[in-house]
Amino acid sequence: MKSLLKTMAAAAVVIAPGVAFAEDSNDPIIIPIHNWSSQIVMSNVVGQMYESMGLNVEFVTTDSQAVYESVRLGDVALELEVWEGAFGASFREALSKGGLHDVGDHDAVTREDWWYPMWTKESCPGLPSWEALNDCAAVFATAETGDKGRYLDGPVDWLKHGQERAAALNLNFTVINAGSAAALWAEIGAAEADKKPVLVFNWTPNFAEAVWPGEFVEFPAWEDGCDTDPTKGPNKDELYDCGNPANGYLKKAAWDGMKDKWPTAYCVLSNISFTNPQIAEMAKLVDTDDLEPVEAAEEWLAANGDAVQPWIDSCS
Ligand code: TMO
Repeated sequence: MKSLLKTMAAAAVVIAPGVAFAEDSNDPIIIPIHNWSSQIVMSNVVGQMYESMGLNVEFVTTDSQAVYESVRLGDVALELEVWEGAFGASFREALSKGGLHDVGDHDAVTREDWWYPMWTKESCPGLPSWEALNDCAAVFATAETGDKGRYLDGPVDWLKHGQERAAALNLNFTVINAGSAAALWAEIGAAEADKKPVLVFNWTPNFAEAVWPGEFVEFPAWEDGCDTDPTKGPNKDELYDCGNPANGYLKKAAWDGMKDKWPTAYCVLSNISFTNPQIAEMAKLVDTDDLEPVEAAEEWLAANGDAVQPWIDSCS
C-alpha cells in the first residue's frame, strides 16, 4: 500500500493527472518486457505515462525476437526498443508479413558488438581492429577455452551470431552465450581488479559506458544483407562476416490495430523519442543504483517530466 501511494503521488506530481480519454479503449495496453534494463525501465516509463492519462496498462515478459510476431498479431500493442543490430531481421520479417508497423525512430543512435574495457588494450595493442584478435587469442584464453580466446556473447535470444562471426572470419575464439545481461557485467567486474583482458558483448546507450571506459572491436563494416547474402562482407561464402551497424537505429513498433483501439496512446507513442543519455540513465537506475524497474521509472519521470509532458499534451 505504501508503495502504491508513493507511485500515485509521484505520478501526480510529475505528470499532470489525466482525464480518461473517451476515444481510447479501457482494455489494457499490453507492453512487452525483455531481458535488458533500459527496455524494462523504458516500458515502465511509458506505462506510467499512459496510466497518468487514465489508460490501463499490463506488462508481459516475452522473448525479444518472438515479440515481433506478438506485435503483428496484436497480442501485445507495441515494442519500445527495436535495436537494429539485434532485432532488425525479426522486425523486417514481421513487417513483410503485415500487422505491425514502424512508429519512427528514437533520437538515440545505437551500437551493439564485441567490446572490451580499455585496460584490455595493454595486452592487445592492435585493438580495436578485429584483425588483432587472433594475435591476442592467448591473452583471452581460459581453462575452459584451452588455447582459444574466450568471447562472452549476449544471451541466445539476442541472436548475435557470435559463433557464425568467429567462424566466418576465422577467429581462434570460443564463443559462449551469457545466461543474462548481469553475467556480462559480472565478467567485466571480475576482470577489473587485476585488469585482466576480457571480451564481452556490450551496447550503447547503456549504463556500462559511465562505469567502464571501453571500445567496440572494429569488424568489417556492416553492409545491408550481410545476414542474408554470403557475397556481402569479406568472406564471400559465409553470412555474418560483418560487424553490427555502427550507427544503428532504435525504433518503436506498433500493432496496426493500436491507432484505432487506443488513438491517444498511439499519438503519444508516435511522439516519443528518447536520447542516448536518457536511455543510459534508465539502465543506470537499475544496474548501478539497484532500483526496481517500477521505482526506476518513477525516479526517471520525476527527473524528466518536462521532456515527456509535451508528448502527452499535444495528443489531448
Ligand atoms: C538488444 N541489446 C540492447 C541488449 O543489445
